[in-house]
Amino acid sequence: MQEIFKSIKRSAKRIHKAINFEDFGYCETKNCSGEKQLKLDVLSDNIIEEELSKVQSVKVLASEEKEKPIEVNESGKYLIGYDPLDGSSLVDVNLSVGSIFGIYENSFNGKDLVASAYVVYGPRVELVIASIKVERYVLRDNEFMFLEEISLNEKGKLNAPGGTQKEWFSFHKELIESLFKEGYRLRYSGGMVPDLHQILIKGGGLFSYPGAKDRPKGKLRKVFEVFPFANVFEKAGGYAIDDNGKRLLELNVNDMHETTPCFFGSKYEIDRVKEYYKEKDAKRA
Ligand code: AHM
Ligand code: MG
Repeated sequence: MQEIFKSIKRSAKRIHKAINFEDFGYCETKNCSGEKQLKLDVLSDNIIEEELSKVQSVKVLASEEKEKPIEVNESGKYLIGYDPLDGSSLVDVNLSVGSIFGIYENSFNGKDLVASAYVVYGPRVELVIASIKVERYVLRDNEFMFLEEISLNEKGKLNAPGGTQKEWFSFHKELIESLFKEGYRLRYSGGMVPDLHQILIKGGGLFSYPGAKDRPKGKLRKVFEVFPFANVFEKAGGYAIDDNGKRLLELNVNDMHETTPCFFGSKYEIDRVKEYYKEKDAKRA
């Protein structure tokens, strides 16, 4: 596993350089979710594939930018699902973006995720590894230095509501409004990595990407985005559930690019989600 983290660190340094110096225009191609790809999406994907395939314990790599997983070492033990450059549409406006990694054994189902990590490319480059604990590192003099252990409080102050408001179901709108009425403050950049990182570092809050009328299954992908962050939140003492109140890490995967509604937060906010989502199917009808 340590070799995997080393290789993630090497990838992060290379991607950081690419974001700073390479062309950030679009390619002619689209990815398998039908989204336009930036040259940086493809470059970041290639960097991670090159670095992780050198690690003997890695058997399979699955990228958000590729339709199917690829086998890199027949005798390897781990399967890695990654989003090479999440939130890449924010690169042109110079907001923070990230890379997300889920390390799995046997399958890409939530219960088989054994560790996860993410990198934030912001004013600083930071790396968070969730293995036994959740550890935060910062890139200084080309090395990742340990900063602190991350743990969530029981209640936070931030509200990061994803999705198109016009398409929200009324119970979701009521949930979000109830938090604002309690004094929660809006913090949403449109980049999952910095938005969730902010909640983790500031001690708590709610990040939601709900199922809505236009997208009943939400937008965020289980394997590359949702499961890795669910592990980070749980290991930091928080919670990560779907719209049925089920732990995200108990969900299975039928399709590599499958999405799910998702809620990440501390105890207080996740209890509010459960309250407002009770009998949601009847409320939706
Ligand atoms: P991407 O993987 O194509 O970058 O999409 C994922 C991003 C997340 O970072 C973010 O939470 C979400 O899309 C934002 O979506 P929206 O623009 O609907 O708010
Ligand atoms: Mg993504």
